[in-house]
Amino acid sequence: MSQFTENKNRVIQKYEAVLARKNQVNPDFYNGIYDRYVNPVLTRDHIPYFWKFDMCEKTNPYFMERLGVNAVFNAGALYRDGKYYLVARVEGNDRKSFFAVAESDNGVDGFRFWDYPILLPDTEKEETNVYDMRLTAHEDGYIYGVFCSESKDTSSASLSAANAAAGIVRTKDLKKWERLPNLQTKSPQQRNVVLHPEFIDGKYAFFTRPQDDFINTGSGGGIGFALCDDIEHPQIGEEMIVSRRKYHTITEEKNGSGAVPIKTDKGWIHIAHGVRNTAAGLRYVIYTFATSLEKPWELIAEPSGFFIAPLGEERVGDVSNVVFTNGAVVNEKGEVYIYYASDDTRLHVATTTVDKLKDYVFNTPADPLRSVDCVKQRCELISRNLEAEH
Ligand code: M1P
Repeated sequence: MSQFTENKNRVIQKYEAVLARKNQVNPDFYNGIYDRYVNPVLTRDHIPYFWKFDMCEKTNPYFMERLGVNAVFNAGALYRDGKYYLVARVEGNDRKSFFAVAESDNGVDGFRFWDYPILLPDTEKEETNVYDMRLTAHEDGYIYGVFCSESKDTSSASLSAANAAAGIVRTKDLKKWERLPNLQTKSPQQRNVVLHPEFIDGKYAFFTRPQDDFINTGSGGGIGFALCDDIEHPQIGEEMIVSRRKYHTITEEKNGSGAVPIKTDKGWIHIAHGVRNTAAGLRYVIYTFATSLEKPWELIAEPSGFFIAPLGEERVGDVSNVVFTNGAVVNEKGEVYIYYASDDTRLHVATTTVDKLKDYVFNTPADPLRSVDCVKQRCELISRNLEAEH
């Protein structure tokens, strides 16, 4: 057997073994709120070998990777007709990200990428990179993908200076994508923009993240909300702040919308991310809040602290100490699948139910914002528990 054939067989076997691997709930983790799983749902090992290798012995006798893939992470999610779809962020060894659809029958394992990644219509000629698509099944009948469209900031002397804007595409089948113009906003930069699934007063509505700078949000006060008259010429005016960044909390440095809000009888549940700064760099965690059904820009609950934080092996990767979500789905049984990435490296799932999420979001106390009040809050819980035992 030639070296080419031997290596090719080895690569194909490993790929099929990764895809066939069954996932299971992590027995070592319990918080009563959600389950974690033993294996990630998508990694770079899930990338089809024919995306990376030249499969022709004549042109690739050593069976070398020609176009490597570094990471698979931050994915938009959709549940439709009994199937779970992810539009993942795939990052090549060249640092450029692109989108690709992976599909599974059960949402926790067996995710297989479709044969080709998504080739977006090339309408934004300055755009260098695209990432973090949120998939909104809108009541207008389209599935929208809102993502970060990044281009070089040519007005700056710094080679790293960049501009972030919200790119918008729409589709009916995740196969044919129509690109709309990037969202025009008053804020100089935008990332983590999410389209609300329903019309508000007959208008499209976006959750936004106004920011002054590519990395720092600056004067941006938190997760914003704004209406848009015409999705084909998308523009928003003033952004109202929905979930505000606060001093000495998990959102002090910045925060951003994550999954498309989940509608419940008590309000819209949002699963977002918060960032604080530490001596070891930024720490990204996932938190939740709820907004009113009638006025989805009005905050009605915000549990204290994080919902998901990096744990164990999730703590180490290309950008360590990060968990990030931009996709969650609910199936007809009311089960919730939250897709979250760790460290800009791989993608995991956490599962819960709408009932548990509601209980968590509406019955977990809010952050009292001062140590002394946090101790009082905890002592009240302790005394209730100890009194109940006697
Ligand atoms: O590297 C962590 C995350 O950083 C960014 O999030 P934010 O805009 O809140 O800083 C995003 O680029 C995201 O893709 C990335 O996971």
